[in-house]
Order: sequence, then C-alpha cells, then structure tokens
Amino acid sequence: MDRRDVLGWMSAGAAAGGLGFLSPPARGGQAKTQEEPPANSAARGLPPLKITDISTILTAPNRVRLVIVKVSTSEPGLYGLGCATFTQRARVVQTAVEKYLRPFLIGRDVDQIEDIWQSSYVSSYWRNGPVLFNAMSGVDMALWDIKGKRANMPVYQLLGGKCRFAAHLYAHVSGRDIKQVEDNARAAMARGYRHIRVQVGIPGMATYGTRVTNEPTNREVIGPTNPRYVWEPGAYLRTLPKLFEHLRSTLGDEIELLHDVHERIAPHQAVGLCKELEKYHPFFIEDPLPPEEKDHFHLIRQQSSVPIAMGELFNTQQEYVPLIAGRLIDFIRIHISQIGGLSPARKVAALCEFFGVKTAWHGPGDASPVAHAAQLALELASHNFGIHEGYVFAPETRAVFPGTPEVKDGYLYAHEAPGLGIDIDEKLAAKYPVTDDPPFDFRWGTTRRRDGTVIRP
Ligand code: GCO
Ligand code: MG
Repeated sequence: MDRRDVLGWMSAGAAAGGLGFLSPPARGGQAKTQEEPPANSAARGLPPLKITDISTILTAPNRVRLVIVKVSTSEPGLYGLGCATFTQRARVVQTAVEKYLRPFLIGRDVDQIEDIWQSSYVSSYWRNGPVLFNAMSGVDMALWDIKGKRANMPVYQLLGGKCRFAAHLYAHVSGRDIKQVEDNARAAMARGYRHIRVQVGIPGMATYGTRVTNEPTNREVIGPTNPRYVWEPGAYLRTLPKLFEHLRSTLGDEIELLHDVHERIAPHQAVGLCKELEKYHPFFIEDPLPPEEKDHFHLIRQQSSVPIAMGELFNTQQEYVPLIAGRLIDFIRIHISQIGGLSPARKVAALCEFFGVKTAWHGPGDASPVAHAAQLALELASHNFGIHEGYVFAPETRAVFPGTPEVKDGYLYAHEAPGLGIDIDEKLAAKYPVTDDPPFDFRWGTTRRRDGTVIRP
C-alpha cells in the first residue's frame, strides 16, 4: 500500500464515522468500519464493543490517595478497572483522564488496546511523564481487564499463561535500631517470608523507610522522608554494613536480605557501600543512585557484584532502555502505572529477559490493589520474574477492592477470576474521599541537609 492508499483508507474510515481507521480497505477501495470486524478478527464470535465512558474514582482508605480509572463499554455491566495512582498529584491525573482521554477515547473499539495506547501517547505533541502516563495506565489496565473478562480468562492467560503458581514477595521490615530490625525480621520470617527488605533508623536523621526514629513516641510513618529531621549520609553509611553483619550472624544465610538506599548518597558513596555490602550477599540493593546520575551505574558495576535494583522514578524508554541494554542493573523496579500501564510493561519484561534482568515492579502502598493485581498477572506469566514488593493492604482497603490478591506464606496469589480479578465497591470507596488537606499526602515533604540544601528525594 503506498502513501496515497493509506491516506485514502484513513479518510474513508473517517467518512464512515471516524472509527474505521483500523479496518483494512475492502476490495474495491471501500473501507470497512469497526462495526464490521474483519472475518479473521481475534474477537470472532464476540460482539464489537465500544468505550462508552471513562471515569475516575478517587478514594483514600487508609489515607493513601488512590486514583482508579473505570472504562465502561457498550455491553451493559461490562467494565474494566485500571490504576492511575500518583498519590502526590491525584487531581492532576484525574483531570488528564476526564478532560482529555475521556473525550479522545469514547467510541473507540475496546479490543484495540495497543492502538489506543499508541494514539493516546501522541494525542498531545508533548507526551509521557507521570501525569499523562498514569492517566494512560488507568485506561490501559482497564482495557486488559475488559479483554480478560470478554475472553473469560484471567489476564495472565492472555499474557502467556502461568509459569509459576504464585509470586514471591518481600516483606517490609524496619526498626529504630539494629536489634529492633532483627526482631521484626524474625516476626516476618515466622509469617513465612523468605525475602525481607531491611531499613534501620538513624538517630536524628530523616531516614527513608523507617517507621520510628530515635524518638520512641514518634508514631509518624516516615514514608519517603520526614521533613522534621535533616539527612546527612555519614552515619547511615557506617551503620548499614553493621546492620547486614548483624542480620547475617543472627538470622543466618538462608534469608534473602534487600535494602532501599532511596537515592540519597553520592556516586562515590554508592560504589563504596555496594562494595562493603557484597560479602553479605544481598538479594538486591535498590536505588543506590537517582535517575539523574544513571551514567554512574557503570562505576558500581565495575567494582561490585552486588545485584542492583533500579527504576521506580523512570517514565520513558529513553531512561530505562540504556540501563537494561547496558547490563547495568539486575532488577527493573519500574512503577507500572508510571510508564503507561501493562502494555509497555510487558514489552519491558520481554526486553529484560533478553538482557538477564529480572522484574521487581515497584509496588508499595501507593500502588493500589488494582495495580498489584495487574503486576501479578504479568509476573505469573514472565519467566524473568524476580520478586514482588510485598505490601499487605489494611482491611479497609481490601474491603474497597474485593479480589485484592492474597498473601500466604510469603507468596502473592492471584484471585482466579476473568480479567484482573479485582473489583471496586464504589459506595464504600466514596466513604473515604480524597480531601485536599493536607495538600501533600503520604506525608511527603522536603528533606534537607544540615545546611539547608534540599536532598533528592
Ligand atoms: C519503594 C519506594 C516507596 C516510595 C513511595 C513514594 O521502594 O517502595 O521507594 O516507598 O518512596 O512509593 O511515594
Ligand atoms: Mg524504592
């Protein structure tokens, strides 16, 4: 087909209602519309379906602002759910979905997931980024959910079928001091976990990942940071090898230990830390450097065999492909909704397999249960699955999302149902509204060094 034919095909489709641009031109030059799927359509036997509505459901059970996208179809009662959660910018994602994607996509054929992704991607000339990609992810996951429901199969079947019965999880363990980390690690092991992420509080410092600081009365969750404290890396860098030494000598060699640096140290410190931790055989060390310093991963690689996990802040292929293709990381930590949903994630998973990189998708509490269900579908079907970030949702959140995957003995099990296997109780969700106070949720705040310099992040 030369360029003139393509243009003729597109305009004939547009003339037929604007929806026929994916139907091949019929013999004799006449384009078919989507109302008449081609005879060899994979949807043979199923009625053609259109997107009739796209809405957002904002809900904050357990005080985490979740953004869920619901795509409704022309089949009464058939809808899909996707995760578009960007906790710190929930309203902006909501606007992107409702004001831009909704009018752009109403009327589209629900079966054309890839084309919907590609056309949404360029529906504004400036593209990608956490807002637009989370919005697209909400739609994308919802379309996979619908396709699974239509096929009467769980999404993992559509992605190739199970190659494991469940996904290994890692438990989040932290403590005010090394001894408390050990105690909490033992408790997690007793619950069946074989993989444990360990974070220890550094007195007086806004340490990432610890629930408590040196103040025993401080019950604040220090999600990312606690702006009431400063951050200087010295004591942290001296403590971490001691933590690993202690845990290896008290817990033994069988337990897999993970740690998240959360991008707060300089490149030369990252190299030194990875070298020091090597003898304790960590399962992985996460984000020793921020994305802005990704070229320094070469230095770590040259000097240490510690497995590196990286990627939760990445948006686009321009950012993560070089690290994968350069064999500079061992686990990809991308946040699936941050890169646009399951459609790009399955491509990343396949790419990673060929470069010896395993998946460890980012999945803390600010990824909704819908995101975890979507991730799990891909993990069950990916040979190069590494580990699932274990977040045990509180009963309120589980009640809002019936079908939240089950945690058992350190494994995450899919809810065996067509589609993503997860639903939302909209009435209950409405009981946990997202409020605008405080304006930054998840207690995200600016953490600074002693002299006032802002740290990233
Ligand atoms: C992780 C992450 C999270 C992020 C959080 C930001 O590895 O789980 O680093 O804890 O800090 O998702 O909102
Ligand atoms: Mg992290």
